[in-house]
Amino acid sequence: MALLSFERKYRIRGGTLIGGDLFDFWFGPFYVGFFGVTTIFFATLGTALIIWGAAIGPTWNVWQINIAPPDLSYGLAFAPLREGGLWQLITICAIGAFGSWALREVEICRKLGIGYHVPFAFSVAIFAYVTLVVFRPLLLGAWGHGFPYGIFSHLDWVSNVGYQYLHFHYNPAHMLAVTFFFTTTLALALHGSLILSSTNPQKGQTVRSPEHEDTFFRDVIGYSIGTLGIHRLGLFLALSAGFWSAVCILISGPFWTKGWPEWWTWWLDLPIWP
Ligand code: 07D
Ligand code: 07D
Ligand code: U10
Repeated sequence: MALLSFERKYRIRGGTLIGGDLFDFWFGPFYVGFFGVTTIFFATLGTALIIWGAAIGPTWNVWQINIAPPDLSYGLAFAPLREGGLWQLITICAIGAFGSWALREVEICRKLGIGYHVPFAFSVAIFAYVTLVVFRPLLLGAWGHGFPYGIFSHLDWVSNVGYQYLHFHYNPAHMLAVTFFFTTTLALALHGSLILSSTNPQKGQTVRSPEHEDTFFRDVIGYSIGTLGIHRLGLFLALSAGFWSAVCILISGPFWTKGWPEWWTWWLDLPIWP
């Protein structure tokens, strides 16, 4: 079925989580829905607050705009707008917008009768973000532990927090996360290249079958995970990368306050050394 006739057949009522038929319509190519409206609301408000923060700040240079969280002395209280209150409102808007986007994805999945894999996957990214700006600050007792909203300032935050723990590469959960990120790119490179090699033939040649794909890897490494399996593996690798990222920053501070290299002394402390 061509995409346009499929869309005409599929674009019918139903599948909404909330709001019934009220927002069950499309705007150009976009499905709206109740959560489309809340997305637009939070995203517009959040962007406006960022622009306001830029306007009261010292620069309009997009690379240098910085909206900082409150000073640590405010603890978990609300701060005045100019002293981190804007950051707090922007954080609420961001969580509102990301959460709405995920729920809008759920409604689209329900309409299509497909699984919830995409919104589930996006939820892991949201989980990593909420860990950085809500869970860890809550555990440390101050919103000031969240990262600042700015292109370069957030890089400074990552570097500073990294060096607070002396050598962040020694954080074992960071190691796992980095390894999963690297493995994800390896898997995508293998998969993308394998698919193109067999389904995008030279002129005059035919498209090759999944048996060719399976056989390539059986010949090279003795095993093929299969055409469905590689997608399961890819999803697992990518979600694990995000999950262990969240873990690595959550344990830094709330559960480990020394330098990360010191964590490895457990190895020297094992009773097996004479
Ligand atoms: C390609 C999909 C498109 C998305 C894009 C991002 C904005 C921000 C807002 C000026 C893969 C759109 C950007 C809407 C504009 C203001 C106020 C996704 C693709 C193109 N970072 N980070 C970037 C975010 C954190 C880190 C770039 C967001 C953590 C490092 C972009 C978040 C830590 C480096 C950006 C976030 C961290 C970057 C490219 C949220 C650990 C880089 C992102 C909401 C995770 C790289 C100058 C990209 C860079 C970079 C956005 C969080 C570390 C500006 C929205 C606190 C080390 N980050 N980041 O392509 O060039 O993502 O920075 O959590 O080197 Mg970051
Ligand atoms: C948080 C993004 C969520 C995004 C969402 C969507 C919009 C809409 C709209 C485009 C998690 C946003 C959408 C805004 C846009 C339109 C239209 C993703 C998030 C919800 N590190 N490190 C990580 C590496 C070092 C440090 C993670 C490598 C140093 C700290 C990852 C190296 C020190 C933290 C990672 C390296 C250090 C991290 C990031 C190498 C600094 C974190 C990925 C090769 C001196 C952060 C949860 C991530 C973390 C993190 C990789 C080096 C410090 C595993 C490869 C040694 C403090 N590092 N790092 O989390 O875990 O994505 O955050 O050297 O906080 Mg690290
Ligand atoms: C994959 C795949 C596969 C495919 C694929 C893909 C994975 C095998 C079959 C997909 C992959 C690609 C296309 C490759 C490229 C993708 C990337 C590199 C990933 C990164 C992507 C981007 C950078 C693009 C990002 C773009 C985005 C997020 C779109 C932005 C759009 C919007 C903000 C609009 C969203 C719409 C909403 C929320 C609802 C509709 C609303 C409107 C249009 C606005 C009007 C509003 C209303 C009508 C509602 C009224 C609102 C009210 C009352 C509130 C107002 C409030 C106020 C405060 C104003 O595996 O197969 O191929 O293709």
